Amino acid sequence: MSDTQGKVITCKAAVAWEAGKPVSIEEITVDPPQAGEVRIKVLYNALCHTDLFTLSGDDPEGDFPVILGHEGGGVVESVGEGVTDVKVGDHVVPLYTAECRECKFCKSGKTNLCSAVRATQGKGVMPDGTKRFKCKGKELLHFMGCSTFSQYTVVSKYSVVAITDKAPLDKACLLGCGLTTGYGAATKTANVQEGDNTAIFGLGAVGLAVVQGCKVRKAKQIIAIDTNDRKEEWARSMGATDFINPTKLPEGKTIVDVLVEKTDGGCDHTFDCTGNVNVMRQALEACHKGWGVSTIIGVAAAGKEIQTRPFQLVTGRKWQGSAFGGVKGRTELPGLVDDYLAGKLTVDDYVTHRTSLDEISKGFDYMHGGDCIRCVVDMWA
Ligand code: NAD
Ligand code: DAO
Ligand code: ZN
Repeated sequence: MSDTQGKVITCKAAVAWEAGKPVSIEEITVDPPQAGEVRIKVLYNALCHTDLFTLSGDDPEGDFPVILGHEGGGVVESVGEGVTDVKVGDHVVPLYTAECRECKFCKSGKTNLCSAVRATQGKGVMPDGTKRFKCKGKELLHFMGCSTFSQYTVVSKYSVVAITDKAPLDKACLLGCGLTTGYGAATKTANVQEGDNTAIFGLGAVGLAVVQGCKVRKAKQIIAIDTNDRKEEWARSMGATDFINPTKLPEGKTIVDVLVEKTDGGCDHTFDCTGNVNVMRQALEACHKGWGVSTIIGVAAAGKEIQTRPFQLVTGRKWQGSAFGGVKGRTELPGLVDDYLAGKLTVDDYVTHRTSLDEISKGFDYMHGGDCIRCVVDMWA
């Protein structure tokens, strides 16, 4: 039993007070976990663009003040009543896509989306409708059911999974979002098959993990596309067979023309990992007539809409989306950690930058720089 069990903990957190303003490091209080909840000592976070996106005010569900962060890893400090799957001392990864195993979605066998905590998670509160964080007399909202930019956080028992303590948490935390999302999108949602021709738009952590997924499935062509030439080496190191910078195409050609020519009629699978709705259209239209499938992974800014001519769909191209790579976190994430430890899934290379909680804003600057795949924040440095 930890000596903090049942007590309010005072610790440091990065608080986002309002959209468009940098986060500030504050002393906050974290209440004990209630029934069905888990309090986690957060050790590491990987910074993901989705946190920046919310901070900038582009997230349609974003509200303030809030503790952001959803790609983290830590150790269970205490658990509330009715928590059996994780125990004090377990190494855990919080899950922004919960898994209750009991709701209509979980039981459908058709999706990894779960409805158990969906409504309250979207409102930034715990499943009982209340919050666990306070700062300067104000309650702070939770974020994506995780709020890992705090040295301690409280999550629902459905939003956390225990992993082996053999996996270094400063790397395994990346499986809490970007890596699992991309790898799962290729291997589960799209279910890429041997010999497929594939194209991946956007080569951040998510796109590079799609590349890895296509490679593991023995895709024939893995065409990596990014406006940043520095991503070519990255993509090839993960298994890409080709790289195209769409701003440097032959005169009069579009990226769709180039991809259709390169793949003898279009791709079997394309993936949007940019969040740009114009790119999403290109990705669909670069699919092979009759069977090509385009998977949208990128999250577009509030109010954006996708467009294409319906004839693109009438003639057999399909549009689909993928959240957290179609992966059921509590059931399947430990297997991905095993793959990582067995050397089947590259994770370490994605950590290009490191910082501390006090200097988390530096991490956000690295992310804007174009050379940062993931910046890992040591929450206790
Ligand atoms: P990132 O910003 O690191 O990577 C995006 C890449 O896209 C960059 O390399 C950038 O140069 C490139 N890019 C930008 N515009 C482009 C264009 N017009 N054509 C080609 N490339 C272009 O982001 P990330 O962390 O890899 O995340 C990628 C996207 O996935 C984001 O939109 C993020 O919000 C989303 N996401 C979705 C899920 C999900 O579950 N669906 C999970 C995590 C992240
Ligand atoms: O169940 O209705 C629902 C929504 C589930 C949320 C899926 C989130 C996908 C994108 C998240 C951005 C990356 C962290
Ligand atoms: Zn469920």
